[in-house]
Amino acid sequence: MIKSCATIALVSNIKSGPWIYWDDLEQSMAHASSLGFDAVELFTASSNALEVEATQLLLKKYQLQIAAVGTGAGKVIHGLTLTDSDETVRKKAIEFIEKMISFGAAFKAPAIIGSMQGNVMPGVDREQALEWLSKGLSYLGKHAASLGVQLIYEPLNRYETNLINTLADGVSFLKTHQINQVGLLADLFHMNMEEVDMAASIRASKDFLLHVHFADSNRRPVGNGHTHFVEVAKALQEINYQGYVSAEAFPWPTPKEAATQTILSFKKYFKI
Ligand code: LER
Ligand code: MN
Repeated sequence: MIKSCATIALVSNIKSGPWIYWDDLEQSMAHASSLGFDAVELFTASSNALEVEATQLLLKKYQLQIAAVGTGAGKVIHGLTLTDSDETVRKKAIEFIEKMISFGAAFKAPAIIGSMQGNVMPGVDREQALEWLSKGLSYLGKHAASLGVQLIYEPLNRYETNLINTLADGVSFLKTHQINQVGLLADLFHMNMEEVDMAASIRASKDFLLHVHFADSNRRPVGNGHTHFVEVAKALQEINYQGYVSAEAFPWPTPKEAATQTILSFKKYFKI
């Protein structure tokens, strides 16, 4: 069964971005729960931003799971990426993600590597950057597996990374570098820009697909843009996708309305 999820941003110095709920964990969980979401996806400043036991109690109280934890704060707050030309920065990026993986594992939740992948920086050879990314992902994938959780790598659109922009390139990268303990995230916003045929790309990457970011063409909640979700939903159902469809979309026009719109769209397209 495909499961619904809404994102919660809990990084106090980030004031805008594609997250549905903001700042207050319990209020966000209460609202998501009241709408019938299965899970929440967390974007925190660090691996120790939340107290694990208190968070577990909230999850129980509101009957929610944590679908995934984002690692992007490592870049946004600390400027860390897996492909920085400075070895010290790359090491710190790995340490940051490693701790985020352990944090997620306390909730059996996978971590997502999106913006922490970085870019081929000026003066760096592309092959070299891909090698750094490969080494980082391999190491972190093993760490995740040792804790019994998955690790999710996210191709991003060309304005956010020049490394890997499509699911097909993601699949081929993981295969070529034999990165066996990492899967892929299909972010429907990025895909709307980069893929020739979103549904075909989903079908072609079916063995790697672990998570979906659910947003419309303009990154508003699904139903507020022009992406053809009937085809996308059909493809996910055809490949028997069993993971989360997680709303990583702007809180437009408000967080509560964005959450409501998302759950309506989720029910409409997945007939759940
Ligand atoms: C960034 O655009 C994004 O989609 C995130 O999920 C990755 O950090
Ligand atoms: Mn995303």
